[in-house]
Amino acid sequence: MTVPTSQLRAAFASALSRMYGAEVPAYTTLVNVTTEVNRDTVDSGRLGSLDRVTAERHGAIRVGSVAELADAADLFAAFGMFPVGFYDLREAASPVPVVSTAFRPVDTFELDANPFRVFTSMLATEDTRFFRPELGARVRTFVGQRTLFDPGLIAQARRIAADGCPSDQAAGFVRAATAAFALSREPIDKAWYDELAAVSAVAADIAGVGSTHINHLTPRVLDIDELYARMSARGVTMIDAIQGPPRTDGPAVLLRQTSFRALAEPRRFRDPGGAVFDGTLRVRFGEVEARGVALTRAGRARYDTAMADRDNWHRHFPRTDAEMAAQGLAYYRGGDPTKPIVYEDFLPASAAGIFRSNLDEEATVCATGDLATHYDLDWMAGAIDRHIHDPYALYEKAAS
Ligand code: OOG
Ligand code: NI
Repeated sequence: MTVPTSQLRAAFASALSRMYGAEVPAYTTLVNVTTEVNRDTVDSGRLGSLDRVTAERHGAIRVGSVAELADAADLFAAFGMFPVGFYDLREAASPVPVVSTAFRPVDTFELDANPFRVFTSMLATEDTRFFRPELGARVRTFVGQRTLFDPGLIAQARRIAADGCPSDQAAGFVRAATAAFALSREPIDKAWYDELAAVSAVAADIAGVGSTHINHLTPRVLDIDELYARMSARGVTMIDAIQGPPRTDGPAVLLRQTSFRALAEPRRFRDPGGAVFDGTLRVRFGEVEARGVALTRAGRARYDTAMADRDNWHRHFPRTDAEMAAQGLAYYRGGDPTKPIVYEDFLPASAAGIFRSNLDEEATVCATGDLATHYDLDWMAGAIDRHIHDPYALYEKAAS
């Protein structure tokens, strides 16, 4: 007997949620408030059943090299999660030295069963605008010597992806996969961490330590403005704005997100003399999101124009699904405007905004450095030896 992939994925998402809740108590508050808002929101279920939405999470992880990214890809494939899209956050208004993809189910029935997705970022050590060559080389050496994912776990993941997961292995596999993302208690080399933090806080979080962790785990809410107000009323300081499109009286499009900074967490450090001492780091945060209809390429171009002219949103976007469908701006199942297809992906500007808003300092960018333009979708697909799905192709298929 093998366990259905969607069941394994749901077990993984909920195990991560339990672990993260124990590590970051504010997350539990966020999930509770989200659940209340979802219960109180009158919603027809047009963007997903209440069961799906209540269980829905996305995670974010960060890795240091293509080898680590390839391992993550193998691990996620066992849960039926495959790379979709390429995000270059180095190009954002507040640049972050990473390139990313999202691992998620790609088939409609798998998404309906459990849509768990993980936004996965890789440090761009070859971009000398952020890393002078000598530092980039030291980062690669450090990352090359650590083991983020136990080779036995990756071998098991490969077998499961190929042959399915025998029922008697499921619990152990989920437990081991979840543990790979726990916050480590190993002492952090303070001097090395600080050297990287001077370049970018994200660089230090990724390559200043010997392991990875779930950076955040994001529940989905049906009314994000209401959520924002209720969290603020509880005294949780949210970031200034909701990222993504404004609230409008038309159909919700794409993705709206907001976040709050998590508290400092206790971590152990080692000083240059070898002495271990207690300290804190503040790298994780709480994020919440609301999802709308997926836009076609034409809709996305319209969205980019509208975002630059937010006060006049409805000069760019119609107020009804019927008009959205008629103008070919968004995806609907079988072209039926009562059946919107939910946006399952991310937005680069919002992602960079979320990264940025939870850091004390911007990355230091050296204008004379080399862009390292070879980092693109084809490069990433080759480096991890996997097809990276084009999100538009997946929405087209779901719509047909
Ligand atoms: C990823 C930030 C992007 C989102 O929801 O857009 C992201 C990170 O902080 O590692 O998760
Ligand atoms: Ni996120």
